[in-house]
Amino acid sequence: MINLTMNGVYLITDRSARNCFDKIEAGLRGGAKTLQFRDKQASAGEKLETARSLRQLCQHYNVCFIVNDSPEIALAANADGVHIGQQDASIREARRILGPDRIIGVSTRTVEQAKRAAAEGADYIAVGSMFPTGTKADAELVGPQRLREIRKVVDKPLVGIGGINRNNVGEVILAGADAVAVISAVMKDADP
Ligand code: TZP
Ligand code: MG
Repeated sequence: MINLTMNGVYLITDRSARNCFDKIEAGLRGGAKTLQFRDKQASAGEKLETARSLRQLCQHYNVCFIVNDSPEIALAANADGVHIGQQDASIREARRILGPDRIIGVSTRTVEQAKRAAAEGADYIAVGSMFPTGTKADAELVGPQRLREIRKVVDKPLVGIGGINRNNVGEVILAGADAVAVISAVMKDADP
């Protein structure tokens, strides 16, 4: 059984950000509680190499380290867990690869998806997009109200995602989020 504390800022990497690694480190130094390595472009070999160095950085800052999309890379990099979308490996498959002790997070946009993810053993559930975002082209806007609906029926840590910044983060917390996932609010900020 995983004893997962999911709270605060959940930072997601963005290789297109200028000085990407510096921004990540500034985010960790600034108190992010979780870091997700997300890279839609690199080869598997490059991803593993980066994941291994981010693993070390997270260890240094005592930050939970999650790898996006690939349970295999998460395992090979000794990450704390994996984050999967509706189109990635199933929770069952991720669990088979990662075993009982690593974290599996799942992206959802509907109450049904969130209920299913919880029933299938997700350790936390991301809900988005909270607000319009320029970062993910196919993100569907569901708003904090969707997270509020999910909060009523799902008893797992919830992570709001999508377009969250310092001005609107309160709405996401009030809707019942345990943590907030951000890319541009940190990775594209001049002073993260
Ligand atoms: N999934 C749903 S919205 C999103 C992802 C990965 C992008 C979040 O990026 P930003 O810059 O915080 O809106
Ligand atoms: Mg994915």
